[in-house]
Order: sequence, then C-alpha cells, then structure tokens
Amino acid sequence: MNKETMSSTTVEHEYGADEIQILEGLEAVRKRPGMYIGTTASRGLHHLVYEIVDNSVDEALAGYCDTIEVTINEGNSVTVVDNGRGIPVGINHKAGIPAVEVVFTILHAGGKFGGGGYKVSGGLHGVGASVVNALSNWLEVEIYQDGKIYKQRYERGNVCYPLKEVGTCELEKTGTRVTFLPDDTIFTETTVFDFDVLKRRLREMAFLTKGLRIILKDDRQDEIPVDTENSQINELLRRAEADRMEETAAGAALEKKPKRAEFYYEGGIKQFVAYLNKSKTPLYENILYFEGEKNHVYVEVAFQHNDSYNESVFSFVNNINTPEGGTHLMGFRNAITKTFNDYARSAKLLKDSEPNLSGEDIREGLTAIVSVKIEDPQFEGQTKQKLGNSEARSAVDSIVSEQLTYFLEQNPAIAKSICEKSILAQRAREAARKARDLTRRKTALEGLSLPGKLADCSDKDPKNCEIYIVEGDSAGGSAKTARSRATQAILPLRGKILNVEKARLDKIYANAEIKAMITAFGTGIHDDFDITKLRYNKIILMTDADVDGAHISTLLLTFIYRFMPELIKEGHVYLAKPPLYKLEKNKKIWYAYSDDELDRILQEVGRDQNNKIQRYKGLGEMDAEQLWETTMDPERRILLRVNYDQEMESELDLTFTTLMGDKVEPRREFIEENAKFVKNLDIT
Ligand code: TTJ
Repeated sequence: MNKETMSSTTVEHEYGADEIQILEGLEAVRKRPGMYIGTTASRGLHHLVYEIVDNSVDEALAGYCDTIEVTINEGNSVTVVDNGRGIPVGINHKAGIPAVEVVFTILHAGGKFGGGGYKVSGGLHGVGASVVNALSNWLEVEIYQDGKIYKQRYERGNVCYPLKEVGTCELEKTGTRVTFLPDDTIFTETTVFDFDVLKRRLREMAFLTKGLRIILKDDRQDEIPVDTENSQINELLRRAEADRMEETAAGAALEKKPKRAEFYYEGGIKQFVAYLNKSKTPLYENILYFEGEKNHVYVEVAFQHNDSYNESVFSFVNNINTPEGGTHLMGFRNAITKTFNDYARSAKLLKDSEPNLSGEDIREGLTAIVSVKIEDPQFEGQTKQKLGNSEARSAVDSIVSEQLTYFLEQNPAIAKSICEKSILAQRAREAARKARDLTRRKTALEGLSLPGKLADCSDKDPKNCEIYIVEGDSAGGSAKTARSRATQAILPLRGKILNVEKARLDKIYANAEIKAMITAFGTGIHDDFDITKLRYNKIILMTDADVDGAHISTLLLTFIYRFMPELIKEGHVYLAKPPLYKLEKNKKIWYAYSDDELDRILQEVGRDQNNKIQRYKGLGEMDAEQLWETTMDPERRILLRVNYDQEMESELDLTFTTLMGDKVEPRREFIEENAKFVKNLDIT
C-alpha cells in the first residue's frame, strides 16, 4: 500500500471523475435492486450474505483459506470473516484507487483479481460485493495483511474515508472481515435474517467445497416475551403446549433456537450424498465418488442407490444449484446409462434378447450430486438456469464413464445389486405402462369418469373452483354439508394414503385414493401432465391439526410433489388451517388459530373463570356449520399456500404463505406470516 497516495486521497479531490462513474454504477443498483439480486424480499436479503461469502469460498478454492465465519449480529447486521490472503490493498492502476475499494464500489468488479483456480462468480446472479455495498445502509471492510490492519467504511455505497491503517496484527494473521447492514429502505419487506435459511445454504456450500470449515453464529438476543402477570393464561398455554408436544412431537418449534452451526466435510459431496440418504436404506455401503478435470472443466460426482423408487439427483455449477440441469447433468445421465448397460450385458445379467435398461431404470432410488466448476458458465433456457456449455457434457461423460467402468469391474457385488434393481425397475415400468395404456384407452372410449366419492361442484369454470381433499369419511360428510356447492368440491380420503416414496409405479397406479385424486384433478401426471386440464384453481388439503393430520398432509404433498410438482410451483396447492381453540363466553363464540391468538382474545374478553375453552382435536369435533365458519368460508378461513423453494431443492423444503379470508380481520396480525413445513420424505 502506498502511504503517499493514501494520505493525499480525499473524497472531494482524487475521487472526482472516478466517483461520478462509481456513483452512477451503484446508484443503478439502488434504483433497480431486483435486476441485481432478483428480489428485495427475504430471499434477496439472504442473497447479500451469499454474495459476500462467495468471495471467501473463491479464496478457499484457490487454496488459501480454510475457515469462514458468518455472524448475525444484534440489529441484523452480518459479519463475514475468512482467513484468506485478504483483499489486495494496493492501488489498482486502472482505477487509481486501492483494489479493495474497486471491489466494493465498482459494479462487476468481482473476479478481476483472481489468483488462479476457478473463479466461482458466486450467488444467483454473480454480481459481487459492490452490489451488497450499494444495498447496505453501511458496510465496513477490514483486511489483515503484512502485520497491518486496514479499514474502510461505506454508506449506501459511498466511501466514508480513504482506506486507512487502523492497527497492527501478527504477521501470520491474514484475512478479510466484512460487516454490513442491509438498507431497510430497499428491503422493505424484512431485514431480519433467518438463521435456518443461512444455515441450509452454508451447509450446502460446505458440502460442495471439501475441507472448508464454515461457521454460522447468531448473536441476537431471543425475543421471547416474558409475561409474569397472567399466570392463568400462561398455565393454560403451558398445558396446551405440553399437550401438543406429546401428541404431535411438534416440540421442535418450542426448542430454543440453535445459535451456532459448524460445517466441515472432508469428503465434500460424498458426505452430501450420505446426508441425503441418511434416513433411507442404502443398497450398498460405498458412496461412489469420481473426480477429474477435462477441457478446463473440473468434475466431481458422488452417488449411492437406496431401496426407494425415486431419483434424487442434484446438479451444481460453481456451487450454484441448477434445478433445470443442463449439459453437465446430460453427461452424467448418458455415462451411467451406457456404462451400466455395457456392464449388465458383459456380465450376462441382461440377456441378449432383453431390451436395454433405460436411464430411468438405472436412476431408480439413485441419490447423486453432480458438481462442476467451469470458468465461463453459459446459462440457457427460459429462466437461464440450464447449463449450456458443451464441454461440460463431454467432461462429465468421459470422467464418469471411465472411472465407473473401472469401479464396476473392481466391485462386482455392488455392480450386480444395482443392475438387478434396475432390471426390476424395468419390469415394473413395463407393467405400469401397460396399466396406463389401458386406462388411457378406457378414458378415450368412455370419457373421463370421475371418482364416485367425489362431490363435485356445479360451476364448470376451473378458475372459480376449488377441491377440498378431506381426511376421513366423517369429516368428509360434514364438509359436503358445509360447502358452497357451486364452487367447492369435496373428495374424502380414507385413512392413510399410500406413501409414494415407498412404492413402485405399478402399485401406485393401482391405489384407489391416488387414482381418485388423479382423475379429479384432471391434469394427468408426469409426462402426461397438462396444467390446462386442471379442474380446480385451488387444491386444498384439509386434515386434523394433530400428528396424524400432519402425516397425511405430508403424504399428500409428497404425492403431488413427485407426480405433479407444477401444481405446487404454480401455487395451486393449499393447506386449510382449522382452529385450535374455541372460546365461549356469555353465549358468544371465538375461534383461535394459534396460542398467541387465544391469548389476545382472552386479553380482550377478560380472563374469567367461566370462560369455556375447548381445544379441537380433529375436524370431526366440529359440526358442518362450525366447519364452514372456521375453515371453509372463503371470507373467513385461513389458507396456507404451499411454496416450493427451487434453490434449496436438495433440502426438499416446502414453505407456507398465510392467506387470510377476503375480510381482513384483526386476527391477521396474530398469525405467523410464514410457516415452514419441513418435508420429511421418510415418514412411514
Ligand atoms: C485475490 O487474489 C490476490 C490475493 O487476494 C485474493 C482475494 O481477494 N482474497 C479474498 C477476498 N479473500 N477473501 C476475500 C473477500 C472476503 C470477504 C468476506 C468479502 C470480499 C468481498 C472478499
């Protein structure tokens, strides 16, 4: 660092001409933040952290950093610290200012200082630190280098003072520390970081970068209101909570939030596969892992089959999830299809007279991670999420083919078990195809015949229509009485529905409840899926507010997610939210949908001894009129829309957005805006 330049640099003078350019650049980011981070809602807020962390991950990939620490501070600023070489502090000759200042104040300046290795232009849009700076109320950077500590501060992207030395440190200590506070005039929806959201993404980053330690800390105080006055209501709430813990094991929500998480995976994506298969039964012990580099594409693949029937293959480019796949995924699929067929033929597991195994057969029960690092990724397709580089296809294909062929030769027992599973899958697929062709021919001949149990609505315009999938015949009966016949259809389901994770296609197609839903929805499934044929705008799952109800919802969501995921992605799937409590006083009735709301109501009406509080255990405890008032009347009900987070698809998380009745009631504020439903696909 050139001292002279530093001391003669002032905001008014040396920054003159450059400053205008710089300000224009960052001003554009503040004017149109969505263009740079996609959204200014919660997701965009969290992207700020990833953008910063990506820089440290780059340093780790270059081999100079092995620990990154992320802290959510009191007041919702975030600090990211790494032990890399530290952002260069010397003058960047092109810009005439310290390189670190270029990084934070010039748009798209990230990646210009790469010291070899793969530059992972990070985050969703790869726009870097200057965008975070532009969208922060303030940002401070500290660099530990050559025994000195350098510091600079920015406010809304503007330099507060030239980079300065603020102290000394041990010579060996190097690294970068960045703290920023997101601008609440930009992130108007929320500026509160969600520990779990950051945790999931940081875990993914750690899986994808073997040997890198990532630590996440939450230094915020807990905001649990302490209420000492109202012992009566507290006692009731305690009892209700104890009750619920017992019967629903929903205790997780009541546990103290974890304040620290640490991720370190020496085996990288190999451990990612182990993590994804944690609650499954693997077909064999080994996790296959192949690694190599070809045509400047660095390829890593890990996989293991489990005894389920679903494919869970996740692909990444430069540590970014590619839910729509692309050339890297095609290379992987092609390689395993070809290699397993070759092996099955040469080992005589597949007779000459038998047809080839399809890719689908081989991928039945396959959990895999395909991760490539590439210097100049090209994204294609409507959403620009599909990798287009053809060299990625050939690199993955040849590395996997070569190493897998060798592995299968060395491990005949594993090779045989995979081939045998694939052959069973092939037969089931053939049986399922025949069954499906039969139903197709039938429907073509006889027209669509709706399931007998369905009480359909009279309105024929799907836009106005909704279908309630109701647990149990008795609740189904009440719902049929309660409904608004014109627009609400009712389909009662009996008992627990089939877990599609644990059944082959032929068995799934034979299941009565599943057939009933498929015909009622009208869209068909998988390749036949056609959303224009959807018969209802809203598909509403209505189950008891207990552990069995939650289980049934999970099974239903699993079915929809696996067979018609578009319904979730397009926002057609909802959960009804029945009330938890009914409160009666002087012949008046209140319903509470949460413990907080019950508390509020009690505060309003007074906590007298004669309050009658009933805790609903199931839909069956309500008569038709109550069911209508509380759960089905579009004016008054609460619906949770099921959302699907594409970016974190390896976690299979479904989140819910609360939708209130058209009539805006005071209860709105009581209800949690976002509930999270962690979909445990291994529920039995
Ligand atoms: C680049 O090549 C020359 C030596 O320094 C390399 C570098 O910039 N390393 C680096 C940057 N390590 N960590 C960062 C970094 C860390 C944070 C938290 C934020 C930003 C923008 C960069």
